[in-house]
Amino acid sequence: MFSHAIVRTPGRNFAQGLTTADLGEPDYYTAILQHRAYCKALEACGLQLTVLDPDPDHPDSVFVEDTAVLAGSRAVLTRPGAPSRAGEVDTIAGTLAAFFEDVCRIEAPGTLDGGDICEADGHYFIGISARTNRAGAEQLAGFLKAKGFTASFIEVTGIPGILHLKSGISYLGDGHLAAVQPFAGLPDFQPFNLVRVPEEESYAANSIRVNDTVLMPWGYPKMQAALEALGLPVIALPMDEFEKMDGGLSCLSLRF
Ligand code: CIR
Repeated sequence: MFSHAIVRTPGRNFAQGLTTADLGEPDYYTAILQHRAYCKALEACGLQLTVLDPDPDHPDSVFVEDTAVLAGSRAVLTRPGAPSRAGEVDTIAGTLAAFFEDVCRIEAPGTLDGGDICEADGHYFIGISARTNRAGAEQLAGFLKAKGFTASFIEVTGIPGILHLKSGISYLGDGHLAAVQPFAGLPDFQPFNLVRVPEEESYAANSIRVNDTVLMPWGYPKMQAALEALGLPVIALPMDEFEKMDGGLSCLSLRF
C-alpha cells in the first residue's frame, strides 16, 4: 500500500522539454488542469501529496519519477541519461531525505532514469535504454540486492516509440502485467497474467496501480475494458499534454 506521493507542478516552460512525439506543442494551462486532475486522483486513492514548486531551470522536471527509485526504506537518486535533466536530482534530493532514512546515488559512468524501472512484488525489471546504461543498471541492482530485492535487465534500446521500459509495460499488481507487443513475448514476463496492450492503444501501457485502483490515460477503451474485466477499479485521466512531451502517468509521481 502507498501512503504518499511526490509530484511537481509543471513550469511555464514545460513545452521546452525534450520530446520525440510529433503531437504538437503542449498547452501550459491545459497541462496544469490535467496535472491537478492527476493529483486529485492520487488523493482519491488515499495518498498524501507533497507538491513541489515548478523548477524553471528544468522544463522536464514535472516528470519526477525519473529522478529516483524507491525501495523500502532506501531511495536511490538517479543520474538521468539526458544532460538537460541532470540537475533535477539535486532539486528533489532534500525532499526524499525527509522521507527516507537511507539515500544513495547512481554515480558516473552510470546513467539511469526512473522510468526504466518497473517493480513487481519486490523484483525490479531494469530497462537498458537510450537513458539507462548497463553501468547504471548494475549499480541499481547492487543497491537493491543489499536491501533484499532482486533485479533483472530488459533490453529496451531500439524499440520504436519506447523511451523507457515503462513506456511499454506496467505492473498492475495481483500478478497482472500490461505489455505492448514487443515485450509481451519475452520469457521474463511469462510468469505474469499478461494484459496485451493493442498497438493502437500503446500509450495506455503506462498505467499505474495505486492501492486498489488503476490509473490509466483517458481514451483507450480496449485497455480500460481489459482492466475492468479483471475486476480492477479504473480511473481514466486526460494525459494528452504530457503525452506530447513523451510523458505518461507513472512519470508524474514518486509513490511510496
Ligand atoms: C524526457 O524526454 O525525459 C521527458 N520529456 C519525458 C520523460 C518521461 N518520463 C518517464 O516516462 N518516466
